[in-house]
Amino acid sequence: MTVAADRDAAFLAGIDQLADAIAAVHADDVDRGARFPTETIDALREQRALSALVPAEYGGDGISFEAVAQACFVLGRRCGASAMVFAMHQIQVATIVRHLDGSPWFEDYLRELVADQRLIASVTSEVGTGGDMSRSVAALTPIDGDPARATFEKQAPTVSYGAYADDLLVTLRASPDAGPGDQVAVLARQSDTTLEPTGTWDPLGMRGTCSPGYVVRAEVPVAQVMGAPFPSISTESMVPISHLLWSHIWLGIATDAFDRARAFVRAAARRAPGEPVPAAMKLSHVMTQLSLLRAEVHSAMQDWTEAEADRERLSTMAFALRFNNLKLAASEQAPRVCQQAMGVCGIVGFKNDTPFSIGRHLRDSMSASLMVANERIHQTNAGLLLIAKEV
Ligand SMILES: Cc1cc2nc3c(=O)[nH]c(=O)nc-3n(C[C@@H](O)[C@H](O)[C@H](O)COP(=O)(O)OP(=O)(O)OC[C@H]3O[C@@H](n4cnc5c(N)ncnc54)[C@H](O)[C@@H]3O)c2cc1C
Repeated sequence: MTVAADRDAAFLAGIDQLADAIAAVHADDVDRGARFPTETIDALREQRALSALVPAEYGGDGISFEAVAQACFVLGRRCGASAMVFAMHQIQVATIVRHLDGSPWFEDYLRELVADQRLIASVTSEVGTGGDMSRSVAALTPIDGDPARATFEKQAPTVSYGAYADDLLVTLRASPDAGPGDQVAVLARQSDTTLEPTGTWDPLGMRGTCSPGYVVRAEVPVAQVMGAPFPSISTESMVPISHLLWSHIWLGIATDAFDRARAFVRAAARRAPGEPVPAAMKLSHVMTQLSLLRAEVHSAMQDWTEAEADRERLSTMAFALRFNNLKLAASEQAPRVCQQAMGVCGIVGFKNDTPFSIGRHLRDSMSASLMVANERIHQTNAGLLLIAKEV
């Protein structure tokens, strides 16, 4: 094995261990209490997993993106909410790393992130634009008499683990005069930010992400504004990376639902040796659906790996369609698998307190089509399909 492959293998061995020993153990309590998965995130911090994607030159472990995606899958099998917190953080880190553009402030920030295992939340959605990341209402506003600092106030409808994050990556209009699509991404430290809650968090699924709405207010040094325009950051990194990591989680959730259904069928077969198990046929149907999901997620990862360094290629309409389709397909297929798995298990899958319970999986997976509404993505795709030369 190469040094890089060794590093990835050691990282994933650590993730496997903590997913089974910690995330799985607390998953039901996290879900029931809609509480932050503190134990899992602390364990990830101890393993330096929050800086996994930071390159070695800034003190990180330089773990590959494929290994981090695999970690999302592994965590997703044990606790969807923990996996989502991990993934959302990694999306922010990957975005910063890919768009450093020689910024001394962001280079130092990465070193700090490694040392302190800082957790970054995402503030892209906004009241007025919903899940349309390509437009902002709130603007970065210069402070009179202090050109080195700026302020903002953003009405954010959903900020996962906002109250637990060390920092927030926020999208804003570049200035009060800028149009809705003239956006920047700003890193705001929690210590420079106030979060005024605008609601509670008692949702159907992904309850442990703790994602209520806030009015987010901050005063930040302008050095904390990422240099690249947000539209490029979004196209070349944030959108495809989000779709890849989220879909790995959804695959993990669906895989565990399938595993539980399979355990149910095998237990039934053991109880009545030699007799047919009617649910076994249904299990075969679930496997077909799961394999479609797995194939889509894995082929998208292969497409990403081939193109990730080629920013021009990532900016094509064909690539936008490719990673939008991943999101659409995976977010529709994961709940389908979970629902079919529940059909295999019957009432013991429906109950919340059996080894075959699938309620949490089904509820968590139903968030997938809302994390940026699928209809929005279909509308974008519809426009692209009209004009793209190749798809
Ligand atoms: C578990 C979870 C965690 C989240 N965490 C975060 C987070 O940390 N940070 C963050 O910024 N956001 C987060 N989000 C929110 C973000 O993903 C949502 O996209 C955002 O809240 C907008 O949601 P919305 O459905 O209210 O609004 P909209 O996107 O406006 O959608 C509202 C409705 O209008 C429909 N609609 C909207 N536009 C169109 C269109 N063009 N064509 C057809 N129909 C359309 C939609 O299908 C939907 O039915 C999270 C969401 C979930 C589920």
